[in-house]
Amino acid sequence: MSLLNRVQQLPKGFVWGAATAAYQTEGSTKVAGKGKTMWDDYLVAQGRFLPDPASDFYNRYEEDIRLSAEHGLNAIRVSIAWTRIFPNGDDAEPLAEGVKHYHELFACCKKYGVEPYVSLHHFDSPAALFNQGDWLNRKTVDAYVRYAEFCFREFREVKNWFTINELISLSHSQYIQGNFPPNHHFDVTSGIQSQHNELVAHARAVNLYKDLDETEHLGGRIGMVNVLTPAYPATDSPADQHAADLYNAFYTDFIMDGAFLGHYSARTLSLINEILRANNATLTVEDSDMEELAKAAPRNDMFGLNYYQSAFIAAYDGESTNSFNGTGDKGTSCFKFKGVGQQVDMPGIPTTDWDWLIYPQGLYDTLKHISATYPNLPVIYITENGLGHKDPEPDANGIVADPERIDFVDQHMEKVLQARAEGVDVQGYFIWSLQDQFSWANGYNKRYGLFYIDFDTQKRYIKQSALWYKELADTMADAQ
Ligand code: BGP
Repeated sequence: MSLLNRVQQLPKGFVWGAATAAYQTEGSTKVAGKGKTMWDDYLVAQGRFLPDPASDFYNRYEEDIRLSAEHGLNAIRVSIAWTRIFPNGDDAEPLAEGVKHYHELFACCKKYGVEPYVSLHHFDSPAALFNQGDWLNRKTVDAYVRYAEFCFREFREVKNWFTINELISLSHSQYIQGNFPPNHHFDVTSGIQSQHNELVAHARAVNLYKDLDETEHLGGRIGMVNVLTPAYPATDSPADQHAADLYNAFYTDFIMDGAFLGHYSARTLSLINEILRANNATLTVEDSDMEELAKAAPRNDMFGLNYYQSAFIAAYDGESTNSFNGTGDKGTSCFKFKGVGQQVDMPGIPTTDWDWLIYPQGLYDTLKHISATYPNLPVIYITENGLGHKDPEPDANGIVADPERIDFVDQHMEKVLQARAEGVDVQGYFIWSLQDQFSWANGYNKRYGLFYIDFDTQKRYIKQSALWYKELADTMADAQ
């Protein structure tokens, strides 16, 4: 059955959206007292440019939200830039202009009937806190909780909150892969400690929101967003199977256990300890951390699952080494993690130009796996899924041909529908991304948007995928 037919089975109220993030879209990095993020000096030092104006979403949000509504979207993921509210992360007073900006953004969403799903942190720690250790320093956790409390009380119009975006990507990119500041490679102590500290920050924000809700009736929902990259053994040898288990423990189970069991299971801890031993690494847990995690686990209202790719893992005995494909030159990435395993290509499984495996089955498998493993798991939203591609320029009619993206979403939505039909409670889908935007470690030639942006003129063009996305939305609406 075609996807168009199958989406008719989706219930009324299925969330049909697209995702953005403040630093990747807003531009205006220096206006209204905004503080620097961890990226600003880093990008300049690398000889790259600040993402300014990026997609100029700070000024053009109304146009993008109107386009969203016109193309059948009923929701949008946005993030608040912490540094527009507290420029140094923990200032005594918030910046009035930043606060006003986000009230206006949320009012605009309301005007067009596009529900905002709002992340408090999307890879953009304030530079002032980043320079003191970022999430490795508990000061960041405290400052984050204070910022979260301010936002919960101030932006009462927001009914869907996400604490932190992709806890694992942040740790991995900062301390293992080394393609995000501060560029550490295989610093396993920091890689695991930042995961744990981010989890504590998430749990404290959830507990705070739920406690406040009891007395101040905030009336919304809260959860976290994480990316899941399921690992499969490269062969059926016990060594490869064990390598895949180690990979899954480090890249998935540690955070999923912490968030949804409220503790690290004995199996996960044993695998993590094996990785730590192999890398002479340590993890420090403070007294109250596990209490906080245990209290928060059943209080999450939703889980935002980002999915892009899977990994095939073979056993590996050598030293850690990697190379990151940030250019879109196919076949230039490599990842070998001592004490875990190495990623290998799988004949027959296609990859993007950035070497990401296109494997929709992984989304189905991971949905089934988490819903079977975590009894506390709340409703799931696919909060990011999409294809990074070198799209062509608009044609004479101003339309951009991106059949590869349609194909990608079509294949992944099929798997979401299959999992739903088997009882997995997925209540929404957000394509990454709404409009073309700045890709953290890849710049502007890796496009993901439903809407194409000419970055010289900021003019928006419609992609074929946006028209197709609207057709799906209309089909859903007609069936309801
Ligand atoms: C996720 C992030 C997004 C986005 C996306 C695509 O990890 O949450 O912010 O960037 O991945 O990644 P990239 O831009 O590196 O291709």
